Amino acid sequence: MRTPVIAGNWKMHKNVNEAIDFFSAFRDRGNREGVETVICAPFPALPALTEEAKGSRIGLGAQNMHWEEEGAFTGEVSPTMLKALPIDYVIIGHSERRIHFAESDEMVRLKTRSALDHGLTPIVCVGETLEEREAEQTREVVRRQVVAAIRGLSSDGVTRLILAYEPVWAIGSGKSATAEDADEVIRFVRKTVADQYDQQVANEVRILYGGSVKPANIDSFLAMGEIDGALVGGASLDPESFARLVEAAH
Ligand code: G2H
Repeated sequence: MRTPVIAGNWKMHKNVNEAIDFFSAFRDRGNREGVETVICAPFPALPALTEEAKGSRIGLGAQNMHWEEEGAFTGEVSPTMLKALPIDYVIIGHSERRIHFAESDEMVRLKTRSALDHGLTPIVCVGETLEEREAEQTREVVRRQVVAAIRGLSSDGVTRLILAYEPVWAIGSGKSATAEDADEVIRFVRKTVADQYDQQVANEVRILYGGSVKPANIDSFLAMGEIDGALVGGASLDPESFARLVEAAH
């Protein structure tokens, strides 16, 4: 019922030439029906990638954006600039932005709303830190982040966004959550959406797992009923391993 999503988050990796090389190697294997494949690349690579992706089903995304259309915000990129490329997805509220760039729940809310208003699909990240997990605050933290991100959206808006549960302690650490743990938290995320809207809306939202996903563990996550795909960092940088993740979801 929910189309699976495999989204690569390249983070601050690959210049434009490296991005084009990746795409040449990945394009044929990544271009599949039945799975929504997305590459979220650094801004300088996006214009060239939109050319490379023409005629394929592979979607492209940014890793951040400002919520305003224009203004005196040095260094920022707006939703209208992304749409003009054109780009269809944008990661919002990744923990690295929350931690290193002081993004608050309120900023995540503004960005999520703005992305939807501009026809972009936001991939909104939530997840607890190791300290929060050890203090048994996982549900409280995840609930707070989800409620803040979707507050004030229409039901239609909520069904168009993608959520990603990324426990901070599992990111780039090689330590993924167990599939069972991830499934349980994602079920709780879906219940949180149902509490704020209704079960039908919650049933339509795609919710991904992220944190050290790789070809060796993707099947265990995809086998879980609540997990609709993955947001992938390190393993999305290599065309062979990212293609294997897409094939696993197919
Ligand atoms: C989590 C993930 C992608 P990695 O940040 O968003 O990265 O797969 O390297 O843990």
